[in-house]
Amino acid sequence: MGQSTLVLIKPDGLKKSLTGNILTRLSETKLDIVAAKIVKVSRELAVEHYKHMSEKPFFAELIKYIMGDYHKRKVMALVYWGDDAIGKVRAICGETNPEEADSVSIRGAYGRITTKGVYENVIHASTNKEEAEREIKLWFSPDDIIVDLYPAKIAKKICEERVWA
Ligand code: IDP
Ligand code: MG
Repeated sequence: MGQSTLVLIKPDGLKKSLTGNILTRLSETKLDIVAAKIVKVSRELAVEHYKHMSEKPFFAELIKYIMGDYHKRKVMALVYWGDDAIGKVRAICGETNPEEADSVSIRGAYGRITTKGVYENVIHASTNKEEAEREIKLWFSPDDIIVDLYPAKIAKKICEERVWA
């Protein structure tokens, strides 16, 4: 059955010009990219994304890392869709700790542990279906995604928005 999964190329991946390499590695999965964008990560988004890590001693550093304090203030966010998408993407990413990750995995090849102890592992990928749904809904709106992954509804916008001048 088809699954969707959130992938983030983290600020170190962008700073190190690894976008092309990472997307090429992920293309080995033959999965479909159904959404993609470049995001300037707000503190609110960072904290919500990593809320399950909030008790960790490295949480403050992790938030700085994903916001781009140490590299570039941007992340590339993508949704991959297809058969066993979550497992296939995680397998190519490798272990969370880049020192323990298989050296041919993305994290094993490109990640490092900083002197402050954060795993700079260049890529995020959802670990299960529930996490994928929560994360995709956090990073994307229904209209950003070219297929209907989850039920959506029409809501009237009451906020102001920037338009081209
Ligand atoms: P995952 O990214 O492989 O799913 P999580 O446990 O969800 O791993 O952790 C989120 C992120 O927090 C990791 O990708 C990594 O950047 C960082 N991290 C996780 N565990 C550690 C640790 O023990 N030390 C330092 N950083 C960590
Ligand atoms: Mg995780």
